Amino acid sequence: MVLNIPKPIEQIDKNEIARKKMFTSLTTHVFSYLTNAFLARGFRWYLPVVISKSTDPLWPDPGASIEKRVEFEIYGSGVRTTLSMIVHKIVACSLFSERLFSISPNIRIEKRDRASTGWHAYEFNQLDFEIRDASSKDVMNLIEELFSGLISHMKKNFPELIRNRGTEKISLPFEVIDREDLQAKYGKEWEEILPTVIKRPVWVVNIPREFYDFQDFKTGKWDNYDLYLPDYGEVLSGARREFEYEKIVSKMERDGVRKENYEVLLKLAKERRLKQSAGAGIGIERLITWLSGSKHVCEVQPFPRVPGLVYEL
Ligand code: ASN
Repeated sequence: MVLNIPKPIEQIDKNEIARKKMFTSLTTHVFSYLTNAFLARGFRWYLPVVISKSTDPLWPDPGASIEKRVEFEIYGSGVRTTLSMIVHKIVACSLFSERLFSISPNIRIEKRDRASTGWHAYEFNQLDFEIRDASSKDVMNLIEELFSGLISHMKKNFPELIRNRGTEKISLPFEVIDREDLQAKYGKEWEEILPTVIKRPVWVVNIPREFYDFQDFKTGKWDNYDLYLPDYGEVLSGARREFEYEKIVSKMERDGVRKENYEVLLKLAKERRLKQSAGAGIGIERLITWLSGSKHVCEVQPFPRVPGLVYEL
């Protein structure tokens, strides 16, 4: 399906301005609910980091399609813009707070052909959280509780903002499907096909990904989980984390990840100061898109970040 590309604000009409206002109300209430839910459960709220020497390698994630990595020099040091808060949140969870979350801008210069997928933007926000000593099941249970709580809260208090009929079919627990089974059934395109065949949110587990997601070296299985929404796609990804130095190093070497970008993380792991944790990140604009029944993630952004198109604002 080819989607309409969200326009820059100087080209939108009265109706589209009214829609933007609706999206900002929805975003406000979603943030209010989710941040309160995390705070009520003892999480600490971390401010995001935008520029750093160390950020998510986003490699070798088969789903990632980065056209360009934003790298530059400040004060004589090479830095990058944040691809996700993963490195910082794992370190903060080990050293400072057992439970934490952050709402952080992620800058991912996606390939231009992703302009009309409806779920890519070159800049978006993740509500990223991490919990010390948690299992995958703990995180999945928490997410199910938050998602169903959010949907009931919104339907009760702001029904005019929730326009997706799929929200009526939420029932717990969400089904869990192994990625290997999806691949066997649908082939390489499983990620595109899955949202068209499910009626309710579904967990996909065991997805080959970056070094920080836990992998059982004996079975080769990954202890990670992505949440897929019907008629849309992935809205959250997370995992139990690697914390052992030897495993992290061997995965970095296997995947060709530059160890010199992760010196602090590796030092902490070597000193056994990296703690076991699990967490996830919610794509906020994707969640808003799904709840509102919109089709394009950039439409719900006040200032659209469409891959390949740079608007003035
Ligand atoms: N937020 C994700 C996680 O917690 C990482 C990512 O965005 N690549 O696993």
